[in-house]
Amino acid sequence: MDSIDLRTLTILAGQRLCERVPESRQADIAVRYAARSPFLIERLRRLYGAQPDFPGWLLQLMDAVGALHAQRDPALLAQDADRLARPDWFASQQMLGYCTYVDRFAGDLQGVIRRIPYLRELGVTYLHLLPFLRARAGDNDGGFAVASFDEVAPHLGTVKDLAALATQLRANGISLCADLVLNHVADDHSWALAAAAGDARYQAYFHTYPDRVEPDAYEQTVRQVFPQAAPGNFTWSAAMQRWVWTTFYPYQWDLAYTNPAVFASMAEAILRLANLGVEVFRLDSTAFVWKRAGTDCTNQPEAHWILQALRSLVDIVAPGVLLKAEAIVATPELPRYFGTGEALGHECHIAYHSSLMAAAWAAMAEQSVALLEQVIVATPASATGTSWLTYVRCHDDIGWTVLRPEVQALGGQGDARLAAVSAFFDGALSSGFASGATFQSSDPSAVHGTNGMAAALVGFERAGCAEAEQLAEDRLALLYGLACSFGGMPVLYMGDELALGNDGSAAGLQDGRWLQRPPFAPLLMAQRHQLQTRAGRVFARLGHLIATRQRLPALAADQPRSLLATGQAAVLGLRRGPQLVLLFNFSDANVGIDLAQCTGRSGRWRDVLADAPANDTLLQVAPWGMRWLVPA
Ligand code: OTU
Repeated sequence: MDSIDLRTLTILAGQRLCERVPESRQADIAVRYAARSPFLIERLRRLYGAQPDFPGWLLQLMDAVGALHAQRDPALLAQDADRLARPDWFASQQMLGYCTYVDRFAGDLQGVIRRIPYLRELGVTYLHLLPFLRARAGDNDGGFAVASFDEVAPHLGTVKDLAALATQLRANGISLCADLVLNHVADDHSWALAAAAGDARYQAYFHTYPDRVEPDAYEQTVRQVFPQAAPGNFTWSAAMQRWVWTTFYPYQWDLAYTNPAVFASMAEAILRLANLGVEVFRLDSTAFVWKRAGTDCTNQPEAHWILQALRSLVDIVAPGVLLKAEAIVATPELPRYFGTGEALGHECHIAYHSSLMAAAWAAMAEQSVALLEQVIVATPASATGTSWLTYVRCHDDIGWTVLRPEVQALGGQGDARLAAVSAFFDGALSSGFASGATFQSSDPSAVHGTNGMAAALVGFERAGCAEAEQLAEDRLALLYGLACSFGGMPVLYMGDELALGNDGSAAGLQDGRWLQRPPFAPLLMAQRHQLQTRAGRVFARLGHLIATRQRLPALAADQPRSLLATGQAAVLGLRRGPQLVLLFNFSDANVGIDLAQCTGRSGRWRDVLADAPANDTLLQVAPWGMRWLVPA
């Protein structure tokens, strides 16, 4: 089989796939295989072509993938067909995400089913539940140390509950998104246990070393994600008597994608979950999956080929499924996660825009939109079939270092500018409005991330009077206003819609990110229609933003976007679609904008958020305010 040529192999692999699929579906699969296989097989050849018996491995993979397709539920097949007919379905301005922990939000998976009416009330069409698969016993990085891809965490429910939830969500027009941790598994995942027990087949699933020679060499160029809580990138396994690569916590063992068996195992894990009704995979830590000596071991070309191969498989056997890149990397690296050049549209459908998120917070600290404008300039237009994930907060810290290229472009002094932004949000350090906390603060010279719920960072916790309360609300609306209008799918982080604050009980925990993982407050939820309460006012405010967005097709992810020169350092101006104009004032001062000069159009305007005419020659934008304008 060794000397087989690629064309013959492609044909044989396709036959193997189709043989596994019921006859009635073979024609469809064959068409999709014909379209995607040149790319798929070429990528797999690049990655694994030099391995012994590559052809045999490939045929086995197609066999497994075909068998999984054969098990796919008719309702999911119908959804696949529907989405194939509308490949840009997730780019619409109707898409709204919500991200939460299962236990905090609703106790368990069945509890989430009971919360569907609440999600519908918000207009949610996509629900990202933070890790719910069975995680490591003991510490598990909030579930990101996965012990089994095929079991639900017992305290959250069963696989049956998961399938039932997915079905109920689907019936309500909500796509279920699950974390799929690509880079590592827990040290008590069966692969790691087998490796530790001396099984050579599973030792080959990980990067292990007999001594410190290679680890020390890698440490020269690899950065640390958790310098304080988990220093170093390698952990000694006493059982194996070897060092294991552990980028994150010592109990999260990095997978060795140099081994084709790892690729196949992960691809199959994804497709099994897809068969349970998971529609979107948040591919956690995508940037880290390929290591190369002498580099920082992120964003390597092979990491992209792995994603492209996964995408091709999904496109063939589960085309209704979306892949979402969680690559918290600098702006210039981000577009590659959608695929570029010949790979455009062959990688992830969605990618987190972490620079946009961080830059919006930085604008708030600096009362200047300079960094934000740099990020936007560096963000290419979204190609059809791709969309940014826009957000304000998530379960992790706000990482400021992604903004280094933008700081440099503005001639900034090293990391000092970002360190100042970070300090601004630290409630203990700052005289401003924020009550956040600095993450991983042991090294005083480093730029640290910021922890805290959005409500705390915009000033609700420190607001002592009605006026400060109003400003905090305006700041929160401003940030969500940008996330809702930039072009992408905005995702609400749990409780932001109710101004849920920091988790006070998290103080002193070794991992400071628990500050933004508070239990969901049923009391706040009960207040959501009472405008005399903070929760009620914020719920109404964000609800209005979401409803307005839904009515504006110019806000769809694939509509054009350009920067407008507002002539004001603190005011961001964006044009979306042919004629929607958006102004965001990131300052505590009232600012006047010459609309005719800014837009090049001298006619009358209407503010669609305020639902009022906006005809002043010098349009006023209130402190932390925004205007969404259309020609009247
Ligand atoms: C992701 O994080 C998850 O979102 C984190 O919650 C996990 O701890 C981590 O992976 C390991 O599974 O860069 O691309 O706060 O932003 O670790 C992976 C730091 C990541 C996180 C970072 C992030």
